[in-house]
Amino acid sequence: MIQSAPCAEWAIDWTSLSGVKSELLKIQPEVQKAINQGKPVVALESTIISHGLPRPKNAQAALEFEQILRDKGVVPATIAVIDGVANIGLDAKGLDLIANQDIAKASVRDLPILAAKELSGATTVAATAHLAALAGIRVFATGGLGGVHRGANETFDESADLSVLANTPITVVSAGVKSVLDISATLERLESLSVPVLGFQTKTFPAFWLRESEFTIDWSVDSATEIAAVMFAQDLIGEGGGIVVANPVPEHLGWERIEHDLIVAKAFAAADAAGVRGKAVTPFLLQYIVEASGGKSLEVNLNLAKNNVSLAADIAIAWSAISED
Ligand code: PSU
Ligand code: MN
Repeated sequence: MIQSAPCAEWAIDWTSLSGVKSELLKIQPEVQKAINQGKPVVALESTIISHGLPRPKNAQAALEFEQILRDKGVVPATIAVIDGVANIGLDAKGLDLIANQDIAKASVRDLPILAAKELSGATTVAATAHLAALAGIRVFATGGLGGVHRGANETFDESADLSVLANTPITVVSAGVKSVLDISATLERLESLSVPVLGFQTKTFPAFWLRESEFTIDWSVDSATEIAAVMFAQDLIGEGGGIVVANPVPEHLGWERIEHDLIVAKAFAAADAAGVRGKAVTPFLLQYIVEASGGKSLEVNLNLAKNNVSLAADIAIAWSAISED
């Protein structure tokens, strides 16, 4: 029997099916303990490590993200599928694996396939959010959210990140969406899907490497405590979905707009020429942009991700305090 989710002890007992793993979701003891005690926990995704950042900086980033959380007294839970098992919290070996092995990019639909085939996969925002929520984690930090791709009216390329957030009770901190996406359409879809978007100390939606896109959002919040209050209210009167916190990269750490626009345009032309499609598009563009910018985009990417992890820590702390009362 599959237990109802979300539940901290959640696991599927497949023992009746011989040859299939008995445990498909493995929660690290430290993470499980923090969840049980209502202590702050932040989920971290693995696709950003496996497919979004180049080696060897990716391995270093994975460790740094976790350290930012630990320094604030928050338990990190980096999520990835290892040999078919969804791991909530990775040890040093697991972090090394997601950074240095060639593993699949896994969205939610890939999870059952990886499980049955006992393969490893790096989880996207969608898959990480889904697994984190199953484990009972409420806050998640990433770099940039997936969204609607440019030309989606023909290709239908819209990240599952959006639809998953419509149904998953988790707060995702991101620096908006990359300017390689159709930001306007992404914001429209988030509205249709009833996902609240909160600008952290801003009413302008950020564009990942840039502090500002050309689009405004309805609501800004001033503090982590205010975000926790929205989460609390969302649980009571919302649709049972998640929240997007849009956290602009700090002013002095952003990318210069003119150079950004030039290189992003070149990246599109290259993707087009190479005929890249589907889930390969995001990694292709990111890698191209890192190379064409001589590492500048990478530096900004790392900085914005760390900034998101830090805010996520504050939100998890505020959430832990609010949910104790
Ligand atoms: N933003 C980044 N680096 C990444 C991604 C986003 O800076 O690697 C990843 C995230 O895991 C996100 C995914 O969930 O790209 C979206 O991919 P797709 O468009 O194929 O759903
Ligand atoms: Mn896609």
